[in-house]
Parts: sequence; structure tokens; C-alpha cells
Amino acid sequence: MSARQMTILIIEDSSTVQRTMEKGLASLGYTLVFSSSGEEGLQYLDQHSVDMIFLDVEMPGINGFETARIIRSRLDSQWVPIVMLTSNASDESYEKGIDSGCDDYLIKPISYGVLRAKIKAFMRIVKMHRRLLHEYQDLQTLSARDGLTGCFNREYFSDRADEYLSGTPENHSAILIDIDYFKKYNDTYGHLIGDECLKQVAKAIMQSARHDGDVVCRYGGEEFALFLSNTDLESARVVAQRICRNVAALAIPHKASEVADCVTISVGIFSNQQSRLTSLKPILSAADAALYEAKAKGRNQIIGLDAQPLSALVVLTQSPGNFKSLLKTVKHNFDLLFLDDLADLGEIADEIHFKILIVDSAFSARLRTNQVILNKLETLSVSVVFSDPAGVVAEVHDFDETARADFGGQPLESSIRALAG
Ligand code: GH3
Ligand code: MG
Ligand code: MG
Ligand code: MG
Repeated sequence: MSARQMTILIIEDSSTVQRTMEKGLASLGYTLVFSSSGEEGLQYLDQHSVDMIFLDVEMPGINGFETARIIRSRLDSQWVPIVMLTSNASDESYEKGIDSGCDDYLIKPISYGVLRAKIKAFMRIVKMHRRLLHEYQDLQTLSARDGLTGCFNREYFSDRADEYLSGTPENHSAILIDIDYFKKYNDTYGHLIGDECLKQVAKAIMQSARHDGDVVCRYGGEEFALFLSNTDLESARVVAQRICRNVAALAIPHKASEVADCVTISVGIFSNQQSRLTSLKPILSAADAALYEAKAKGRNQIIGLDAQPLSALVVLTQSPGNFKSLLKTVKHNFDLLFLDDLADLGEIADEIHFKILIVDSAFSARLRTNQVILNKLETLSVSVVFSDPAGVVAEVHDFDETARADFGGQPLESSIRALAG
């Protein structure tokens, strides 16, 4: 950062003071930009970045205090020194300036020597501040990456995916990749060559990913994971095939492999288009199941799994809070739908496919006496679980069997799993 590149913005309505500043600062070689009002200065800052700001207090339009406040709120985390220019030397005015976001002040008439000294002192702080910021950013980038392969690490990967899923819980795919017979590779060629192999495979995977936001991570020792937003199974398969081709093209000899002469990978894909999955965990465990299948079927291949749409679980209650713990344990297996009106249930039954209905005690008497809805539930062979006020099963009514009192007193979670069978 040379002196030539530094820009100082001077917001000052008096052209006399502007000229004084220009003369006093000429020898320092900074780029000077003048604005004659707070509004004009703010407009300039919307489009440009500067290294230091001098700010007059008395100006037509918004005054210096207000301008400083707005600059601070707009620049937010970015720090630029602001030095107030004022002819009011009172303690009160000084304090007001600092409180509104200024860092220092100069009393008019301005002495050239003091002006230059203040600039030199602040520029030292600016440089130090920027260096620390860069180092901090470098550290952040570094801490998101795996040291050996340069892929993102698992923590960063999970955070990014979870962040994405919290806004878009469907229409995504995950790919898990595991190098085949890598223990044998290490045993044959040694751990250092093993590391080299990992680096090359990682590079091939990263080069195979699309560059618009696919996150590639080293998931574990010789395992890699990709999260693909807005991607269906067929598109994910295309990415996986490209990865396999690129790994094969490396042609890394692996004489101990039982499937090929060169290093190969097994790939599991899970794609979810319909269910609402708001965290990465169930997605990766499904991709892991696919990977397991690829290994079991002989390795060096891709297995893709599609999510089955979740069946719905309807809860008729005026206190959804009572079912909080239930929600936690079954939310990955069911689409939960809460209703607080018996009339809605009749309508829903025509539109949504569901096999289990939970009814809390506030609704149980009304449901038991509503023959129209009962008939409908019977036609659809819905199991009705009557819950007591504590959220424990009171009774289950299956229309094809008799009332099943043996569920009574059981926790809802296990009863629902048994019914969903
Ligand atoms: P499979 O085909 O079933 O995946 O067999 P595998 O041998 O690849 O699987 P296993 O899980 O038995 O072994 C994984 C090996 O990966 C064991 C471990 O020494 C090696 N590994 C894990 N991390 C590293 C690493 O950072 N560098 C090297 N060189 N090897 C690693
Ligand atoms: Mg003025
Ligand atoms: Mg493994
Ligand atoms: Mg392996």
C-alpha cells in the first residue's frame, strides 16, 4: 500500500478550508477528493472506498455528527478513520463527535503541521488494521481447508450444506466417494506415496465438480463428499461418472487392488427431490448406504439412490407444543402436518395420502362421534392414535382390526414406528 494509492475524502462546505487542506496536504502525495455536503460525501462513499475522512461539523443539510453516524452504520465492519473539523472547541462538542463515530478532531483554523501529523498517525493504524484483517482472512480460508488435499474440510462442508438446506430443504444430491483397497495401496507403496495418491484423486474430484458452488470436501481418510444443490439423481450421476473417468485417467498403478490394475473409487449418490430434509446428516447417511452397496457389489462403481417421498403423519391438536419430542424423532420419516380443526381433517383426507392420524385428548370425543369422518378414515384404512394429555398413547384404533388397547401407555414414537412398520 503506497502513499499514492491512499485516498482521503474531505467533506467540507467552505471552499476556503478546502483550499487550505489541499495546500497543506500537497506534499504527502495522497489522492484528495472533496465533497461540499454530507449528502454528497455519502453518495461518493456509496460508490468508492477511501482510506481516511475529514468531516466538517457545520454544513448545510445534514451536519457532520449525523453524517458520521450514517457513515459508520453503512461501512459497518469496515473501519475508516474519521477526523472531525470544527471551530467549536468545547468539551461537549468533542464528546458528541466521538459518540457519533469520529475518531479525532481538528480545531479550525487548521495548522498544516498538526494536519499532516494526524494523517501520518492514522495511516499507520490503517495499515496495521488492514494487515491484521488480511491475516485473519487467510486464516479463515486455511481453516476451512484440509491440509493435505486442499479440499474443504468436513466442518466447513457441513456448515455450508446445513446453511443451504435450512432455506432449500429439497432438490439436492450428495455424493460420497471412497478409494478402493486403499489400505493395500499404503501397504504396497508406503504412506507417503499414499498421500500423493490422495492429493491426485482429490484434484481429479475437484476438477470434475461444477464450479458454480459445488462443495467438495475430504470427508475422512480416503473418503470425499460433494453436496450438489439444485441437482437431481441423473445430473448427480453425470458428475459421478465424470469423477470416475478423471480418476481412471490418472492411471495410478495399484498392483494390490482386487478390482483393477489402477486406483479406482466406489461412489454412492443420494438424491432427494421431494422430502424436506433440513440437515445434512440423513442425506449423508443415505449416500453412505449407497456407497456401502457399491462396495458390496464389487467396488469400482456408482450406486445411486432416490429418496422416496415421505408419507404424511397428521396430528389433530390445539397444542402442537405437546408433540415437540415426537417431532424431533420422526421428522425424517414423515411429513408432519398439524391441524387444529376437525373440519380440515375431512378435506385433507381427500388430498393427502396418510396412514396415521394422531388425535389429542381435546379432540378425541368429537372425533369418536363424527361418523362421517370416521367412515372416511375407515375407507382410507388410517390408524387413529388417541393421545393422552401427556403425549402418550391412550388407545389405537385400526379399522381393519379391533381397538388395540395393547398400545395404551406406550410412548407415541415407538407406537408410530410399529404402526408404520
Ligand atoms: P475399501 O475398498 O473397502 O474401501 O478398502 P480400504 O482399504 O480402502 O478401506 P479401509 O477403510 O480398510 O482403509 C482405509 C485406509 O486409508 C486406511 C488408512 O491407512 C488409509 N488412510 C486414511 N487416511 C490417510 C492419509 O491421510 N494418508 C494415507 N496415506 N493413507 C490414509
Ligand atoms: Mg462548514
Ligand atoms: Mg473408507
Ligand atoms: Mg477405501
